Amino acid sequence: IDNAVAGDNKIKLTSPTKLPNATGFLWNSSMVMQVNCRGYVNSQFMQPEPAKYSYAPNMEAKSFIQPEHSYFTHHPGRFFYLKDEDSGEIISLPYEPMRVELDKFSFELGHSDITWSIEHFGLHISIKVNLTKDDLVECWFFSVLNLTEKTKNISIYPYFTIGYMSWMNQSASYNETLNAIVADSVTPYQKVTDYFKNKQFKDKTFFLSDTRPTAWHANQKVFEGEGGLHQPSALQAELLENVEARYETPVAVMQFKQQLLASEGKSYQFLFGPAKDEAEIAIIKEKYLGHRQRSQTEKSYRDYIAQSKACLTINSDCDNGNGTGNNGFDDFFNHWLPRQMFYHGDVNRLSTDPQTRNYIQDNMGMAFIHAQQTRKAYILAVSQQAISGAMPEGVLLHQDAQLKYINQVPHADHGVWLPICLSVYLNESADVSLLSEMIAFADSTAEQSFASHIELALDYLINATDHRGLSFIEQGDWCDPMNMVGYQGKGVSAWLSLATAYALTTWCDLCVEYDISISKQKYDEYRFAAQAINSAVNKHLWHGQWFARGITDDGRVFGTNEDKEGKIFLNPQSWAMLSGAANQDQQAEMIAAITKQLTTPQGVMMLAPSYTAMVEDIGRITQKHPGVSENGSVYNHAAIFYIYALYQAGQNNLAFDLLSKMLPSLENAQRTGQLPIYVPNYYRGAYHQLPKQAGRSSHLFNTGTTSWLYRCLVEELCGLKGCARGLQIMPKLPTTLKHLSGQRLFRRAILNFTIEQSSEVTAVTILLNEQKITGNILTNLQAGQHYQLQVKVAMTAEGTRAASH
Ligand code: CEZ
Repeated sequence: IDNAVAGDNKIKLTSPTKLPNATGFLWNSSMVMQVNCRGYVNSQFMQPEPAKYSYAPNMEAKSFIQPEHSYFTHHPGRFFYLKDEDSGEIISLPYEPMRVELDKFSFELGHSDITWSIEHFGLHISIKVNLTKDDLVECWFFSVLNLTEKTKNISIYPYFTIGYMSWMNQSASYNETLNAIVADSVTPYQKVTDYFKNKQFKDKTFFLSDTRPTAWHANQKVFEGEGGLHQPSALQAELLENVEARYETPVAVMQFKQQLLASEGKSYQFLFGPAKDEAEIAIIKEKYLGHRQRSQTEKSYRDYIAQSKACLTINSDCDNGNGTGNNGFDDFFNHWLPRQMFYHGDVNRLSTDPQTRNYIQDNMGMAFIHAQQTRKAYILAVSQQAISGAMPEGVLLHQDAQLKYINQVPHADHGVWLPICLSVYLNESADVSLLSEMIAFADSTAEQSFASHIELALDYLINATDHRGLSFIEQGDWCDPMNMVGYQGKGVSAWLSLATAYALTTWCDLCVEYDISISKQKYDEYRFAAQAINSAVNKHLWHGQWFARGITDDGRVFGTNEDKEGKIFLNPQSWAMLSGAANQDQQAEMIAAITKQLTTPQGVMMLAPSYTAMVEDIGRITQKHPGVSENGSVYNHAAIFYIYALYQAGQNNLAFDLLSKMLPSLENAQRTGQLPIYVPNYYRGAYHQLPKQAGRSSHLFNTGTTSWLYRCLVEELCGLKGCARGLQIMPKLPTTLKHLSGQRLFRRAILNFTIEQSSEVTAVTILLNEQKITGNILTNLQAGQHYQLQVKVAMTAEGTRAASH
């Protein structure tokens, strides 16, 4: 796309219409806002459950952040109408709701702020928003500069959506003392017990200004009048009429009448957010309004986001054929992906009961940033395990938190994630002391070691199998909406069986690698169980060229060539490669089938063909729109499992090709519709069924992909992977990437490295501070020390073809 550029650690979009759904996001420990290039904003805060302070115009159902969020005229937003008082012309900024074509437009996503830089009417306008480190407030800065030689008379009207707050009680007015529009509401409820809980709620929304407005408006309907948001009636008058809202939809509008001499500039500061009462608003005002406060806030928020710095910086000559180009590729891995990973690990997608599998995987990513946090999270997760070994559906992060929505549905996979993800924690930290931490259970105060908790989880999984030795799926596994395969208690999952085998093997491998004490009997039992599962899967689920997805309650094997839809699923193939169930020949056949049936320009789809009608022995997944989410999108979480598996199988070229396809870039932005600042949870699939929509991004930045993608970068592509003895060097460069350099932080040692493919070597050769190293493990690296690491690897043969589509 021509209208997007990267530079100064920013991604800029110079048109509001080319990627109308493009967004950036900002967050802190208690709130998150997704900001659209045209001025729409989707935000929520925690009290401690997700709540709103800027609502849609109708009653909203509360749910998780959804994919492909749709924007509409009255969608919550932060807009600025601007009137040229000399000509009477009106525009709105940054673009909505009036949609007037602007002389210059630039939407700029930085790591810790989002800005627009606009020119129109001979004015330069800059609009900027950032958050604070911990508080519930959006900090806005609006500045306008007269670019002409003439005096200009203008009116600026910030229009901040408050929206439909409550059917019980809502109102808004201007508060003189605070110099703020303050809206008031009562969160609707019916049970008397809720009264006592809700008493603490922040039911007010405030819009504070550092400048006294000439006039104001707080009544949405009256403000817009017959003109609508495109031509609000209230703007026709010289001055707003200071209208309040009394059980009417509130809005925050102020008017600032301003004369600007030639080259004169003027700026305004606004604060917007939820509060419990006026006293709280006054505190926020004290804390954040003012020049000094603003620069301090910007700095501390910048410092907070900067904590997302992870253990690797790369410098590649990477033109990976996807056209991500050098800068985009490095920039994404050096900044944007760690930022997204930190969001997942630090605030857990702003949920108080993250799904256990998400919590564990998201915290796997945190091991690359701040391993102490991973440790804490893993301890918390096992402290909520049942003494039976069953892991909970979700991890409760707050005293009053409850399992909600999807966490009230029984999924059978939660036990597999800890042993699998633990390896990254151990690789990064070598902290084996975690294994002997003594921890109680959700339903028992008897403490057992962390290692015993893992073994209880594994025992539980081994027992949750049928007469064939396959794992029961209950109402879902990793795939949430696969809820009717086994709801009668008999259906089994190929993926979960394989994941169980892989978890068992991983645990045994970790015990060996890190010298974790495990009884000989247990160890043998686990190795044996893993093999038994692998053979059971082979016996019952290998169907010609690939593994089926499962067997339903009624004994129907599905996910085979005999199905009309849902013939082939990605997950069982990837995990058969990981678990060792697939031999070389099978792997080759599976890869060929995947390449043929699942590959698209954005990566591999998670199943094909997508279902077009409900299948009652599979479930809700088949009711999702074809190509959307689990129903055959390029579901990146599933795609990254496959990529990870390909790396284990030494398929370096194919793995890299698919990894590149997954990355958002400026080049593929036109297709995906998003800017390259996060990896989305999916790109539309159903590539052969609905080619026109294929490739569109979900615009959803919540995804388990992040930690695995980063893991692939660190441990596989760069091959700078921790092990018990130190840092193991085993890069897996694709043929096209001849050279890579960068910096790896490892157990607090700092290694500046170069990796190159060389025809002079046949195996990895290593120079550390110019000394030749025997073998491929760097032992004795000292915390705080700097090292020069030079790695040569043999040329990667073209051999494995890149995936075609
Ligand atoms: O949520 C994710 C889950 O958070 O779907 C993944 C699963 O592994 C993650 O734990 C695959 O199923 O309920 C639904 O149908 C939703 O589609 C969720 O399954 C899905 C959404 O994409 C939310 O991010």
